[in-house]
Amino acid sequence: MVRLLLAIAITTGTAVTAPRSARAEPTGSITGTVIFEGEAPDRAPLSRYSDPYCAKIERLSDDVIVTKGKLKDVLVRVKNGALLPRAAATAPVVIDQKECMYAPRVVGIAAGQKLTVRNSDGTFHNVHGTLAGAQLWNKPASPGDPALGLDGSAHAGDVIAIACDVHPWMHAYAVVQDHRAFAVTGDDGAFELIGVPPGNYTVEAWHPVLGTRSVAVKLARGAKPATVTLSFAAQ
Ligand SMILES: [Cu+2]
Repeated sequence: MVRLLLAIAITTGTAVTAPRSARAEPTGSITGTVIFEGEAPDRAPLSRYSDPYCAKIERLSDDVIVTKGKLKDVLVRVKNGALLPRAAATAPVVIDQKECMYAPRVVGIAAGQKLTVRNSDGTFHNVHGTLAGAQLWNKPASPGDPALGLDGSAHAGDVIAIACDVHPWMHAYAVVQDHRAFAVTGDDGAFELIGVPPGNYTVEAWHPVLGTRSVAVKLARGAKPATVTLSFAAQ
C-alpha cells in the first residue's frame, strides 16, 4: 500500500496523505487536579521601581500561585507518549508581555511550533530564550512593535526558558512536546489530557519552581477518563 501511494506521488507529483492519518484519533482521556499540600508560600510584592512604567502597577510574585490548595502553572503531560499521535505544529502559541509580566507564564508547544511574543506594554522588553543555558534568541520588543515570531525548535521534554533582561522578575517557560496529551493548569489546578489510547502511562507534572512529580496511570479500553491527583508541597 505504501509503495503504491509512493508510486502515485511520484507519477502525479501530488501530495499523498499518509495512511496513518486515516486512523481514528484515540478518544481516551486522563483528567485530574494538581494540588499544593500545606501552607502556600507568600506571594511577595515585586520590586519593580527600576522601570517607572512597571512600578505604576503593583504585582505579586508569580513564582508559586496556590488558590484554595490548587496549583497554577503546572505543565502536565503523558511522559511515555510513544503510542500517541504525533503533534503537528499548528498556529503559534502566543505569549503576551502585559503589565511587565508574561501571560501565560507556562505554555506547552509541539516540537518546531512557533512562539509569538507580543508587547502590550508602553515600555521596552527584550525576549531572551535559552535552552539548557544556551541562547536560542534575544530580540528587542519596543512599545508598538509587531509581535515577534520565534523558533521553538527543540526536542520533546526540553524546556525553553524565556526571560527579560530589563525586568529580572519576568520569566516564562515553553515546554516542548511531541504529542498533544498535555495541558497547563490554571487557578483551579485542573487538567485534561485528551486523545490517549488505552495503555499504561506515566503522567508527569512540571512546575518551574517546585520541580517534577509523576504518577502511574492505567487507561483501560472503553473506560471512563482516568482521574489522578498530583501533589506538590513546600520545599
Ligand atoms: Cu521586560
